[in-house]
Amino acid sequence: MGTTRTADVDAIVVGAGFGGIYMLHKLRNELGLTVTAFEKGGGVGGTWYFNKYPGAKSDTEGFVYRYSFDEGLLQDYDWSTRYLDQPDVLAYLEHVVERFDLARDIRLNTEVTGAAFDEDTDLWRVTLATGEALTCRYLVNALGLLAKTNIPDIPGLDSFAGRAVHTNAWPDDLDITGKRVGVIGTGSTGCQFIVAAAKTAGHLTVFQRSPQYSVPSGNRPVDKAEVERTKAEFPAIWDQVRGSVVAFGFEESGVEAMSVSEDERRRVFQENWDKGNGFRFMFGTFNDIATNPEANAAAAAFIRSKIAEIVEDPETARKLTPTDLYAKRPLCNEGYYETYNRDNVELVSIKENPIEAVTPAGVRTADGVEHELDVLVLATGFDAVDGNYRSMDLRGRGGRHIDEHWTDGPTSYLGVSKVGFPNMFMILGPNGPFTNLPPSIEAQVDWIGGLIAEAERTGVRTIEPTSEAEAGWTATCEEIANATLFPQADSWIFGANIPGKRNAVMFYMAGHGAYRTKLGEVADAGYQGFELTRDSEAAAV
Ligand code: FAD
Ligand code: NA7
Repeated sequence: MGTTRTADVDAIVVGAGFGGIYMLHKLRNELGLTVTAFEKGGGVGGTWYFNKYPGAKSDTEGFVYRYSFDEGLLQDYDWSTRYLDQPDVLAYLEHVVERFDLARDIRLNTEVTGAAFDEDTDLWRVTLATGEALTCRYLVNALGLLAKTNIPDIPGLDSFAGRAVHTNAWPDDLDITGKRVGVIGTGSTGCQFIVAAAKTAGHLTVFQRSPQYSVPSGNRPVDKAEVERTKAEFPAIWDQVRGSVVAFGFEESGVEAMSVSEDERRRVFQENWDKGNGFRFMFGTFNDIATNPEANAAAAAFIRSKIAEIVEDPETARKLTPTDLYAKRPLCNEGYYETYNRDNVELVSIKENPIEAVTPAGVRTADGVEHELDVLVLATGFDAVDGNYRSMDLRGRGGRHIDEHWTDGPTSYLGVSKVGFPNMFMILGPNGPFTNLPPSIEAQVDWIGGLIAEAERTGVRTIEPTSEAEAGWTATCEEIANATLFPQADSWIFGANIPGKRNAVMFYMAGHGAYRTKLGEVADAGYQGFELTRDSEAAAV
């Protein structure tokens, strides 16, 4: 402690998705630090670089699925559809990298295999898959919360003679036109893929474990005049987003579902079904769909009635109809249930008729049928939130691995910092907000940038949250999550999708506005909950 420190660079950023790109810009272009970003992918974009499967798109409306930090960027960059297709988001992020001249400090195809905090020098030592090692004063992990692929353990998967691919690693050369395609998984990704693939595949077999509640997205072209009107309204739009709960660019409802008549409830559900968007249906209809079982049941019953109306074959409709709570991340899609009316689409309920094995020819189910396939798509999701952290050899004080800290599930202070890991920050770390993510990423990057700027200005040497602060934040997140219905549904939000993963609260569910307020209060109180040690030389000046 107290020794002069010479680091290779001031800061290292890991990951070059929405989070890493903005963090690099903040630290290098705004704070003037020397920074290197490492990205294991062959390009920037994170989610939008890897998820090139047919149908991949945002389910946040495009006008708020972007950065808001730069007025010029907001005014210059156009869009042409209500939701952004994967190539559009990727092109946007590539534009941001070019616009702010970031590429020269991003090393692609370079995985960070480990990072260890050296308590003698108070520096981080970051190791790369290339065998190199670099030191830095600040380490920012922007590893992605939906970025560690979940490959299911299905017997015979390796024996498949066709192509087996996960949606998060979709190869550029794979064309499914006319092919016999099977897909395992009907989450947000699976549903998007199913709608798109049904239009081009020769035959599509959907292996569904859990039926899903899905509402229309209302996707449509957006003309230049609408884009210009939206641009003119951006100041008000972002003001609204920053004070809102889910940050999706609509006003959340203030009305309780059971406070109105059944007719009025149905009218509101229909109105929002027609407008489109999953989060709007859950949070824009009534304010208690995610908290009150009766309100939740009413929303679920409405969606079930739509499935019965849309799906022509009663047996397919039965299999597609969920009976559990409507309490996973709300899905939306254009024509999901309608897709099952197509002659080339077949639904297999693997709850009723489990997959026994993948064979060289396809997938064999318990009824003895071998579903012959050319392509098998795993839309089986992610080891979310902490998955990529645990994959690294990430060690804080005392050489303790992050896993040793997270035996009961991943924790943090404010979603951005961790006891025992001084000068390390996380973008979308555990117990960060559950929202449209770019606004929350911006809130975190701005806040971390503010703290680092303050540290640089005042000669702070180490920044570390206290155990009390982290325990308090964990308890707050648990209390809020437990006041909702989300923990009662099995999904990635609590880690329930990964066999053997401990179920834990991994999000702050009080909303974006409340989160920003909390960050502001912590900063205004002199970074309450953090212990800041000062560099003796700097302090003496
Ligand atoms: P990512 O984009 O995941 O980037 C993390 C990067 O870190 C990756 O490129 C990864 O390769 C890199 N990395 C990780 N570990 C290492 C390592 N050890 N060394 C080097 N590099 C590493 N969110 C929404 O709000 N709205 C949506 O509509 C929406 N749609 C989505 C659709 C899909 C198909 C998916 C998968 C996610 C979607 N999301 C959506 C969530 C999305 O992940 C976030 O919105 C956002 O893109 C996250 O940005 P990020 O930079 O935090 O993470
Ligand atoms: P999800 O939402 O976790 O969905 C994964 C799907 O895969 C879901 O239907 C799972 O069924 C299914 N699954 C997972 N493991 C298996 C096994 N072993 N066998 C059969 N089926 C399985 O991931 P997504 O990629 O769709 O979406 C994640 C987020 O990314 C989404 O919310 C957006 O924000 C973008 P289950 O429902 O668990 O029964």
